[in-house]
Amino acid sequence: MMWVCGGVYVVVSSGLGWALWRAWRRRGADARGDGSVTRGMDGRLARLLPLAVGAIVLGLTMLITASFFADRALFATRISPALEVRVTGHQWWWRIQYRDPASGGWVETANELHLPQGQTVRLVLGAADVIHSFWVPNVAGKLDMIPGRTNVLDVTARRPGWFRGQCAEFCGLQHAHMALSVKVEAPAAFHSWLAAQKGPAVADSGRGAEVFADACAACHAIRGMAAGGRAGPDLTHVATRHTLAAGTLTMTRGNLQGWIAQPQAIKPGTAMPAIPLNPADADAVASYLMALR
Ligand code: HEC
Ligand SMILES: [Cu+2]
Repeated sequence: MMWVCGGVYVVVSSGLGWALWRAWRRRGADARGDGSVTRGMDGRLARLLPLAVGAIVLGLTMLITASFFADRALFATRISPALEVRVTGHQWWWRIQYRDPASGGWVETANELHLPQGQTVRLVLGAADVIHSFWVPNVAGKLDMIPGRTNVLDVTARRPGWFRGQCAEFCGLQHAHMALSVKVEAPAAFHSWLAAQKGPAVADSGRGAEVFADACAACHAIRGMAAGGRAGPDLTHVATRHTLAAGTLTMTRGNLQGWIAQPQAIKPGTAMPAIPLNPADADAVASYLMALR
């Protein structure tokens, strides 16, 4: 592609330069009253036109054919990924599920994607409600997440660090508050992180747990508790995350308590309702969540 297009570029630029030079020479000749100097070329050039059109059609056909086969070859030689991760877009947060290499089961978390540096990870992208788009410009290209379909994106993150992702397909009121934090770390660190995420919550069973079971468990799962809904993010290790509500707030005790008290003020339209809790219960449930590491 580069050599063909480079060659075409050189030919077209030289043709343009030559035409400008002829026009300049002709203007000089006309001024001297001697128009026959260059006009003789015009007929011969016109006869070359079908040849040029033919070359363009042939060239484009060859490039399209080559591109088609190169594409197929690329898909055929997909290397087998070290890890499979399902990422599902929701209005307006990300469900993230790791295929546990040991057991084959799924380890669920939300809004923060960890990747082992230098290893190929297969991201299986889907959407629960409307079209979203997975986009972490420093790690991979962009790919849409479409309800009822799965799109596959193989990524190999080369540089360690934190990177910001963002939903890149307008998906409703809080589309702008649908960010994704991505952490790329050494494989050993990644695997110990995954092992910790896999474990059940280290939760105490005080008043906070009771409030959670009453007011929150219909939508949120905390593995290790009796029951848990799936309408909202898995909170089993919520306090290990660095942000809240898909990058909207940084994870602090104050922000967590603010979010629980007034989710609709922070992210108007979010699927989490404001649940009236008395101050002691609000405090207890926040302490309970802050201990989920
Ligand atoms: C009707 C379902 C529903 C109920 C009930 C509910 N939530 Fe949520 N919650 C959600 C949804 C949906 C989100 C994601 C919102 C977003 O980011 O737009 C969420 C987000 C959160 C988050 C942020 C998680 C993250 O990974 O950033 C926390 C913390 C949270 N809820 C705590 C609670 C607590 C505590 C209660 C009970 C007092 C509760 N929720 C009740 C649906 C619910
Ligand atoms: Cu969006």
